[in-house]
Amino acid sequence: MIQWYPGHMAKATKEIEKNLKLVDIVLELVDARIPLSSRNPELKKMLKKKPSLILLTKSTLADPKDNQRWLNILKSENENVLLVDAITNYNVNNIEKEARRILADKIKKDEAKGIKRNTIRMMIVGIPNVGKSTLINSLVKRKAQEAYNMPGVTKEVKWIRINENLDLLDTPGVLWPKFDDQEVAKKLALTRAIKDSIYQEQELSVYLLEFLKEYYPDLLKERYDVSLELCNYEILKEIALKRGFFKADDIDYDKAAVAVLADFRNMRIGRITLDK
Ligand SMILES: Nc1nc2c(ncn2[C@@H]2O[C@H](COP(=O)(O)OP(=O)(O)O)[C@@H](O)[C@H]2O)c(=O)[nH]1
Ligand SMILES: [Mg+2]
Repeated sequence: MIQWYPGHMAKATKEIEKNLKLVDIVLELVDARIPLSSRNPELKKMLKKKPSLILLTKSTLADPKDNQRWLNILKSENENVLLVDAITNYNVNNIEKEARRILADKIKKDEAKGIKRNTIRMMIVGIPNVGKSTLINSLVKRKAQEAYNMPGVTKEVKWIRINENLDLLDTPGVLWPKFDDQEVAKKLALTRAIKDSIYQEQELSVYLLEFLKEYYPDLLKERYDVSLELCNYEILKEIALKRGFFKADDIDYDKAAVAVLADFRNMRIGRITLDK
Protein backbone atom coordinates (compact mmCIF):
# COMPACT_ATOMS: atom_id res chain seq x y z
CA MET A 1 0.00 0.00 0.00
CA ILE A 2 1.42 3.36 -1.04
CA GLN A 3 0.84 6.23 1.28
CA TRP A 4 1.22 9.94 0.98
CA TYR A 5 3.83 11.52 3.19
CA PRO A 6 2.59 13.85 5.95
CA GLY A 7 6.14 15.15 6.36
CA HIS A 8 6.18 16.59 2.86
CA MET A 9 2.75 18.09 3.30
CA ALA A 10 3.71 19.78 6.59
CA LYS A 11 6.67 21.47 4.93
CA ALA A 12 4.61 22.53 1.93
CA THR A 13 1.88 23.85 4.21
CA LYS A 14 4.31 26.08 6.10
CA GLU A 15 5.74 27.44 2.89
CA ILE A 16 2.34 28.15 1.36
CA GLU A 17 0.90 29.72 4.53
CA LYS A 18 3.88 32.05 4.72
CA ASN A 19 3.32 33.32 1.18
CA LEU A 20 -0.45 33.39 1.43
CA LYS A 21 -0.32 36.64 3.40
CA LEU A 22 1.36 38.36 0.48
CA VAL A 23 -1.30 37.70 -2.14
CA ASP A 24 -4.91 38.59 -2.89
CA ILE A 25 -5.85 35.38 -4.61
CA VAL A 26 -4.59 31.82 -4.96
CA LEU A 27 -4.68 29.99 -8.28
CA GLU A 28 -5.20 26.31 -7.44
CA LEU A 29 -3.97 24.22 -10.34
CA VAL A 30 -5.78 20.94 -10.82
CA ASP A 31 -5.20 18.42 -13.63
CA ALA A 32 -8.35 18.38 -15.79
CA ARG A 33 -7.85 14.64 -16.35
CA ILE A 34 -8.05 14.01 -12.61
CA PRO A 35 -9.90 16.93 -11.03
CA LEU A 36 -10.60 14.96 -7.86
CA SER A 37 -7.39 13.02 -7.48
CA SER A 38 -5.11 15.99 -8.08
CA ARG A 39 -6.64 18.21 -5.40
CA ASN A 40 -5.36 18.22 -1.87
CA PRO A 41 -8.15 18.73 0.67
CA GLU A 42 -5.69 20.31 3.12
CA LEU A 43 -5.50 23.39 0.91
CA LYS A 44 -9.00 24.46 1.91
CA LYS A 45 -7.92 24.70 5.57
CA MET A 46 -4.77 26.55 4.63
CA LEU A 47 -6.63 29.13 2.55
CA LYS A 48 -8.93 30.14 5.38
CA LYS A 49 -10.80 33.03 3.77
CA LYS A 50 -8.32 33.78 1.01
CA PRO A 51 -10.13 33.91 -2.35
CA SER A 52 -9.14 31.20 -4.79
CA LEU A 53 -9.62 30.23 -8.40
CA ILE A 54 -9.37 26.63 -9.55
CA LEU A 55 -7.65 26.27 -12.91
CA LEU A 56 -8.28 22.95 -14.63
CA THR A 57 -4.97 22.59 -16.44
CA LYS A 58 -4.04 20.46 -19.44
CA SER A 59 -7.69 20.70 -20.42
CA THR A 60 -6.90 19.97 -24.06
CA LEU A 61 -5.73 16.50 -22.96
CA ALA A 62 -8.95 15.75 -21.06
CA ASP A 63 -12.29 14.52 -22.38
CA PRO A 64 -14.31 17.59 -23.50
CA LYS A 65 -17.54 16.13 -22.07
CA ASP A 66 -15.89 15.62 -18.69
CA ASN A 67 -14.35 19.09 -18.80
CA GLN A 68 -17.85 20.52 -18.95
CA ARG A 69 -19.11 18.09 -16.32
CA TRP A 70 -16.33 18.94 -13.84
CA LEU A 71 -16.75 22.63 -14.50
CA ASN A 72 -20.40 22.31 -13.51
CA ILE A 73 -19.69 20.13 -10.47
CA LEU A 74 -17.10 22.52 -9.11
CA LYS A 75 -19.30 25.55 -9.76
CA SER A 76 -22.15 23.84 -7.94
CA GLU A 77 -19.77 23.56 -4.98
CA ASN A 78 -19.33 27.35 -5.10
CA GLU A 79 -15.83 27.18 -6.46
CA ASN A 80 -14.50 29.67 -8.97
CA VAL A 81 -13.18 27.63 -11.84
CA LEU A 82 -11.71 28.05 -15.32
CA LEU A 83 -10.58 25.49 -17.90
CA VAL A 84 -7.11 26.35 -19.16
CA ASP A 85 -4.21 24.95 -21.12
CA ALA A 86 -0.80 26.48 -20.77
CA ILE A 87 0.63 24.85 -23.90
CA THR A 88 -2.08 26.06 -26.28
CA ASN A 89 -2.67 29.13 -24.04
CA TYR A 90 -6.35 28.29 -23.91
CA ASN A 91 -8.06 30.75 -21.52
CA VAL A 92 -4.74 31.93 -20.07
CA ASN A 93 -5.73 35.44 -21.07
CA ASN A 94 -8.94 35.18 -19.05
CA ILE A 95 -7.29 34.40 -15.73
CA GLU A 96 -6.82 38.06 -14.81
CA LYS A 97 -10.38 38.96 -15.76
CA GLU A 98 -11.74 36.10 -13.64
CA ALA A 99 -9.51 37.08 -10.69
CA ARG A 100 -10.76 40.66 -10.87
CA ARG A 101 -14.34 39.46 -10.93
CA ILE A 102 -13.74 37.34 -7.83
CA LEU A 103 -12.03 40.21 -6.02
CA ALA A 104 -14.40 42.94 -7.19
CA ASP A 105 -16.27 43.31 -3.87
CA LYS A 106 -13.11 43.39 -1.82
CA ILE A 107 -11.53 45.97 -4.09
CA LYS A 108 -14.66 48.12 -3.87
CA LYS A 109 -14.68 47.91 -0.06
CA ASP A 110 -11.00 48.80 0.14
CA GLU A 111 -11.52 51.75 -2.15
CA ALA A 112 -14.45 52.94 -0.03
CA LYS A 113 -12.02 52.97 2.90
CA GLY A 114 -9.66 55.07 0.84
CA ILE A 115 -7.24 52.23 0.14
CA LYS A 116 -6.19 52.49 -3.45
CA ARG A 117 -5.48 49.12 -4.92
CA ASN A 118 -5.20 48.62 -8.60
CA THR A 119 -2.67 45.87 -8.39
CA ILE A 120 -3.68 42.27 -7.83
CA ARG A 121 -1.18 39.79 -6.45
CA MET A 122 -1.56 36.11 -7.19
CA MET A 123 0.20 32.88 -6.36
CA ILE A 124 0.02 29.48 -7.99
CA VAL A 125 -0.27 26.26 -6.01
CA GLY A 126 -0.67 22.63 -7.04
CA ILE A 127 0.72 19.11 -6.87
CA PRO A 128 3.89 18.13 -8.76
CA ASN A 129 3.66 18.06 -12.54
CA VAL A 130 0.25 19.72 -12.69
CA GLY A 131 1.71 22.49 -14.86
CA LYS A 132 2.69 25.25 -12.41
CA SER A 133 5.93 26.26 -14.12
CA THR A 134 4.40 26.02 -17.58
CA LEU A 135 1.52 28.30 -16.60
CA ILE A 136 3.88 30.83 -15.04
CA ASN A 137 5.87 30.82 -18.28
CA SER A 138 2.74 31.17 -20.32
CA LEU A 139 1.57 34.15 -18.24
CA VAL A 140 4.98 35.76 -18.40
CA LYS A 141 5.52 35.16 -22.10
CA ARG A 142 2.35 36.95 -22.99
CA LYS A 143 3.29 40.03 -21.02
CA ALA A 144 6.29 41.94 -19.82
CA GLN A 145 9.10 39.83 -18.43
CA GLU A 146 10.12 41.92 -15.51
CA ALA A 147 11.01 40.30 -12.22
CA TYR A 148 11.62 42.34 -9.12
CA ASN A 149 12.16 41.84 -5.45
CA MET A 150 10.11 43.01 -2.51
CA PRO A 151 10.55 42.22 1.14
CA GLY A 152 8.70 39.09 2.17
CA VAL A 153 8.21 37.62 5.62
CA THR A 154 11.59 36.01 6.08
CA LYS A 155 13.45 36.79 2.89
CA GLU A 156 13.12 38.63 -0.35
CA VAL A 157 10.23 37.36 -2.35
CA LYS A 158 10.42 37.42 -6.11
CA TRP A 159 7.51 38.73 -8.09
CA ILE A 160 6.83 38.66 -11.75
CA ARG A 161 5.06 41.70 -13.09
CA ILE A 162 2.56 40.34 -15.60
CA ASN A 163 1.27 43.82 -16.34
CA GLU A 164 1.13 47.14 -14.49
CA ASN A 165 -1.82 45.88 -12.43
CA LEU A 166 -0.96 42.23 -11.98
CA ASP A 167 1.82 40.60 -10.01
CA LEU A 168 2.56 36.90 -9.74
CA LEU A 169 4.67 35.32 -7.03
CA ASP A 170 7.41 33.65 -9.03
CA THR A 171 7.72 30.51 -6.89
CA PRO A 172 4.67 28.25 -6.91
CA GLY A 173 3.46 26.44 -3.80
CA VAL A 174 3.94 22.71 -4.12
CA LEU A 175 1.10 20.70 -2.65
CA TRP A 176 1.66 17.06 -1.89
CA PRO A 177 -0.90 14.78 -3.52
CA LYS A 178 -3.09 13.03 -1.02
CA PHE A 179 -4.00 9.44 -1.64
CA ASP A 180 -5.16 6.75 0.62
CA ASP A 181 -6.55 4.49 -2.02
CA GLN A 182 -4.80 2.59 -4.77
CA GLU A 183 -7.05 3.86 -7.49
CA VAL A 184 -6.15 7.48 -6.81
CA ALA A 185 -2.49 6.52 -6.59
CA LYS A 186 -2.65 4.84 -10.00
CA LYS A 187 -4.30 7.89 -11.57
CA LEU A 188 -1.58 10.08 -10.08
CA ALA A 189 1.08 7.74 -11.47
CA LEU A 190 -0.53 7.69 -14.93
CA THR A 191 -0.49 11.48 -15.10
CA ARG A 192 3.02 11.55 -13.57
CA ALA A 193 2.10 13.41 -10.40
CA ILE A 194 3.88 10.62 -8.55
CA LYS A 195 6.83 8.61 -9.75
CA ASP A 196 6.38 5.72 -12.13
CA SER A 197 8.60 3.46 -10.11
CA ILE A 198 5.95 3.24 -7.41
CA TYR A 199 4.06 0.93 -9.72
CA GLN A 200 5.18 -1.79 -12.04
CA GLU A 201 4.55 -0.57 -15.55
CA GLN A 202 2.57 -3.72 -16.26
CA GLU A 203 0.22 -3.18 -13.35
CA LEU A 204 -0.30 0.46 -14.29
CA SER A 205 -0.91 -0.23 -17.96
CA VAL A 206 -3.35 -3.05 -17.18
CA TYR A 207 -5.25 -0.69 -14.91
CA LEU A 208 -5.42 1.85 -17.74
CA LEU A 209 -6.52 -0.76 -20.31
CA GLU A 210 -9.32 -1.96 -18.03
CA PHE A 211 -10.37 1.65 -17.50
CA LEU A 212 -10.41 2.28 -21.24
CA LYS A 213 -12.44 -0.87 -21.79
CA GLU A 214 -15.06 0.45 -19.39
CA TYR A 215 -15.17 4.16 -20.35
CA TYR A 216 -13.53 4.48 -23.77
CA PRO A 217 -14.07 1.16 -25.58
CA ASP A 218 -14.06 2.87 -28.98
CA LEU A 219 -10.72 4.55 -28.37
CA LEU A 220 -9.26 1.27 -27.08
CA LYS A 221 -10.42 -0.57 -30.16
CA GLU A 222 -9.26 2.15 -32.49
CA ARG A 223 -5.76 2.34 -31.07
CA TYR A 224 -5.02 -1.34 -30.43
CA ASP A 225 -7.65 -3.31 -32.33
CA VAL A 226 -8.07 -5.71 -29.41
CA SER A 227 -11.13 -7.73 -28.58
CA LEU A 228 -13.26 -6.12 -25.90
CA GLU A 229 -13.96 -9.59 -24.52
CA LEU A 230 -10.42 -9.80 -23.16
CA CYS A 231 -9.54 -8.64 -19.68
CA ASN A 232 -6.56 -7.58 -17.61
CA TYR A 233 -3.28 -9.11 -18.75
CA GLU A 234 -4.98 -10.72 -21.74
CA ILE A 235 -5.38 -7.27 -23.29
CA LEU A 236 -1.72 -6.48 -22.71
CA LYS A 237 -0.76 -9.85 -24.17
CA GLU A 238 -2.84 -9.17 -27.28
CA ILE A 239 -1.16 -5.80 -27.74
CA ALA A 240 2.29 -7.40 -27.40
CA LEU A 241 1.37 -10.08 -29.94
CA LYS A 242 -0.05 -7.61 -32.43
CA ARG A 243 3.02 -5.40 -32.15
CA GLY A 244 5.42 -8.33 -32.25
CA PHE A 245 6.94 -7.60 -28.85
CA PHE A 246 8.99 -10.64 -27.85
CA LYS A 247 11.91 -11.20 -25.53
CA ALA A 248 13.76 -14.33 -26.59
CA ASP A 249 10.79 -16.58 -27.24
CA ASP A 250 8.55 -15.03 -24.61
CA ILE A 251 5.94 -12.36 -24.94
CA ASP A 252 7.44 -9.03 -23.83
CA TYR A 253 4.77 -7.71 -21.48
CA ASP A 254 7.07 -4.97 -20.22
CA LYS A 255 7.61 -3.51 -23.65
CA ALA A 256 3.86 -3.52 -24.34
CA ALA A 257 3.21 -1.84 -20.98
CA VAL A 258 5.75 0.91 -21.65
CA ALA A 259 4.21 1.49 -25.08
CA VAL A 260 0.69 1.79 -23.65
CA LEU A 261 1.79 4.25 -20.96
CA ALA A 262 3.64 6.35 -23.53
CA ASP A 263 0.59 6.30 -25.79
CA PHE A 264 -1.59 7.61 -22.97
CA ARG A 265 0.84 10.29 -21.88
CA ASN A 266 1.46 11.50 -25.42
CA MET A 267 -2.26 11.59 -26.13
CA ARG A 268 -2.06 8.97 -28.86
CA ILE A 269 -5.12 7.17 -27.48
CA GLY A 270 -7.30 10.26 -27.32
CA ARG A 271 -8.64 12.79 -24.85
CA ILE A 272 -9.21 10.90 -21.63
CA THR A 273 -10.43 11.93 -18.20
CA LEU A 274 -9.64 9.44 -15.45
CA ASP A 275 -11.87 10.84 -12.69
CA LYS A 276 -15.44 9.95 -13.52
N1 LIG B 1 -0.71 19.50 -22.86
C1 LIG B 1 -0.36 20.22 -21.79
N2 LIG B 1 0.75 19.89 -21.12
C2 LIG B 1 1.11 20.65 -20.06
C3 LIG B 1 0.33 21.75 -19.62
N3 LIG B 1 0.93 22.30 -18.54
C4 LIG B 1 2.03 21.56 -18.32
N4 LIG B 1 2.16 20.57 -19.23
C5 LIG B 1 3.23 19.56 -19.27
O1 LIG B 1 3.23 18.88 -18.02
C6 LIG B 1 4.56 18.63 -17.57
C7 LIG B 1 4.77 19.24 -16.19
O2 LIG B 1 4.63 20.64 -16.27
P1 LIG B 1 5.32 21.63 -15.20
O3 LIG B 1 4.92 23.00 -15.56
O4 LIG B 1 6.77 21.34 -15.11
O5 LIG B 1 4.61 21.17 -13.84
P2 LIG B 1 4.95 21.64 -12.34
O6 LIG B 1 5.70 20.50 -11.71
O7 LIG B 1 3.62 21.82 -11.71
O8 LIG B 1 5.72 22.91 -12.41
C8 LIG B 1 5.47 19.23 -18.64
O9 LIG B 1 5.86 18.17 -19.49
C9 LIG B 1 4.59 20.21 -19.37
O10 LIG B 1 4.97 20.38 -20.71
C10 LIG B 1 -0.85 22.06 -20.35
O11 LIG B 1 -1.61 22.98 -20.03
N5 LIG B 1 -1.14 21.26 -21.42
MG1 LIG C 1 7.64 23.34 -11.59
